[in-house]
This record gives sequence, structure tokens and C-alpha cells, in this order.
Amino acid sequence: MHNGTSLTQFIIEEQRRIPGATGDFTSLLNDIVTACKVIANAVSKGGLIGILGTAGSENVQGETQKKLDVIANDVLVRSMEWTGHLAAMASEEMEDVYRIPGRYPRGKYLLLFDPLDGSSNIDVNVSVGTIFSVLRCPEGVDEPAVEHFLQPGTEQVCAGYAIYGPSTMLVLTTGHGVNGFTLDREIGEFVLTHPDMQVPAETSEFAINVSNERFWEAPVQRYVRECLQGEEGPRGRNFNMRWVASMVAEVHRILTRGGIFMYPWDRRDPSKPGRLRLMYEANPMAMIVEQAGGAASTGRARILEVRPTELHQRVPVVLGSREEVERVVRYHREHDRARARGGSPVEGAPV
Ligand code: AFP
Repeated sequence: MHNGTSLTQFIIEEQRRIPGATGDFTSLLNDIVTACKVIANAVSKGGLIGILGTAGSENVQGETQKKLDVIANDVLVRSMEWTGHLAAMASEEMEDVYRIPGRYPRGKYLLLFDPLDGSSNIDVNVSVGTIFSVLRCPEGVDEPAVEHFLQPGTEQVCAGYAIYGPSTMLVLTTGHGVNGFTLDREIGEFVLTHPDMQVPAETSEFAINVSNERFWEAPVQRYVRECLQGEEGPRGRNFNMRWVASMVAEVHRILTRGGIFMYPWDRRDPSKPGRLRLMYEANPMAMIVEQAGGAASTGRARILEVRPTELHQRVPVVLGSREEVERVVRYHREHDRARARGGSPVEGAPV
């Protein structure tokens, strides 16, 4: 028997603080949590039930789908479509908006998710996760379409992720701080283990895929070069580096012990404004990190204020400890000013 606060209890107590709350949102969250438990179960079985490897298909971004990508997407769709809380869903793994079938009641929320982030890690048994974001469906909209999802991240009602690591955790914000819950498998409940998570303001740890270094813009190259120079460089201290290739794992580490995570724009394919997706990766993670006292930027703009134009839009991401993110933003500003004074523009770079 655990002595802590269960996630169910936590959500209900939060609801009681909101005058006039109907319990609709509470039920929605509980349904998401249940879906994450089902995904956690499948992820933990891995090779035992033959679900490792590729599914033999590609998603809308042209990326090879893993069997577990498809399974996790299906679990979320099937767990959420009948509940009556959603008007529509959108996912990394589905090209179009998923409308709630006519046989089920429609609700007032829109759900976006990356069902299994970091799925390239599944076969090597490294942490993966589910990222989700909840928006309100605009009033009077019966048939939600892409345009109704295209709301800036500041409009998110709630954001969270589940991380399937050595333990399964769920980290959640409804705009009043960030709380982390650990799944107690014996009782099947998430229990509050990390109340009021805070990103330390300063850090000496950075996460970026350095193999892309030659394709980055100058401000990112400058930031990383200075970190690598350690005690002998302008930062005057040594830095450590991590790269899991699973954004959920990187953000979770940053929430736990600080750091900065970057997936900046790069020159490999100038038509792509970044690798990570705005609506179901960058926005929910930006809301969580900001709610925990950190910052999240494209390098040139606050992520949560980016006006989305496409469902599967990509965006450069710099997030984590506030002071480090502000430094990277300053390097971009200085670079852009120098460029405006006559330096040569970087072809294709986002402005
Ligand atoms: P997948 O979900 O397709 O595995 O992508 C993971 C991810 O979107 C993000 O979680 C990682 O930070 C990033 O891609 C890793 O990208 P690289 O393989 O280019 O390092």
C-alpha cells in the first residue's frame, strides 16, 4: 500500500479548486493516463510479444514507423475516441485530423500526441515516451479541421508526457506548476513522487546531436564551442554532454537536474525549419519547461508564441535552464544584428 497522493486523487483535488468545473477535463486526463499505462505495458514486454522492429510503413513525415509507434497510436485513438471528451485528435503518426466517429458523443477538447517519441531507441531498450497536448475546440465548431488545431502553445490547457524508462513516470502541467508521478505497477496507480518540479536556472550540461555540428548556424556553433572549451574558454567552467535521441528522456533529465537541450535548424535540408514537430513535441515540452521555471525558444522566438501554420510543422528547439537558453537567444540576436549590418545571410535559415 502506498502512502502518497495518487494521480487520480491529485487531478480530482485540482478540479475542486476550479469553481464550476464539470469534471470533464478530469475524466479526459484519467483516460489519457490509462492509455499511457497500456502503452507502458506493451513497451515493457518488448521482444517477448514480438513488437520490436519496423512496421513496414512510413508516417506523414516520411519516417519509418516502428511496430510500437503504430501500436501506441492505436492505443491512444481507441482509448480516447469513445469517451465523449474529445472533438478530434491529431498525431505524429496520422496525416490528417482524426474526427470522433459519429457513433460516439463529441466533447470540447482537442488532443494532440506523439504516441512514442524516440522510437528509434525501442530496439536498443533505451527510454521512450508519449507526449501530449490538450487544446480547447473553438466554440461552435462541430467538425474540427486542421485550422482549429492551429493554436499557439500559449492556448494549451494541459501538457504532459509519460516516460517509459527504468520506471514509468507521468509528468503533467495544467498551467499551475509541474508534477511528476511514478507508476506503482503492483497497484496500477501513478503516485506523486516529484511534486513541483523545478529546472535549476544554471547548468553545466548540454544536449545536442553534435554529429550535425557542421550544418548548424553560427550562434549554435558558438554556444557549443564555448561549452567545449571548458575552464580555458569564455565560460570559465567545464561542461558535460548527453544525447539520448529521445526528447522525452532529455527533457526529463533537464527537469530533474537542469541542462539545455537543442535541436536547432540546420542546413542538411534547408526546406525543413527544424527536426522536431511544433504541435505535439515542442509546444507541450515548452509549456512543461516554462511551468518548471525554465525557458523554451526557437533561438529567435518563444516557442509557445509561434503561430502554427501546419499540423505537422517543424520548429527549431532550444529549451531548459533559463540562463543558458537566454544566452543562446542572445547569440542569435547578436548574429542577426551583425548580419543585418552587412554580413552574408545563411541560406534557408529561419528568421
Ligand atoms: P523519433 O520519435 O522518430 O525516434 O524521433 C525522436 C526525436 O524526434 C526526438 O525525440 C529526438 O530528440 C530526436 O528526434 C533525435 O534526432 P536525431 O536522431 O537526429 O539525433
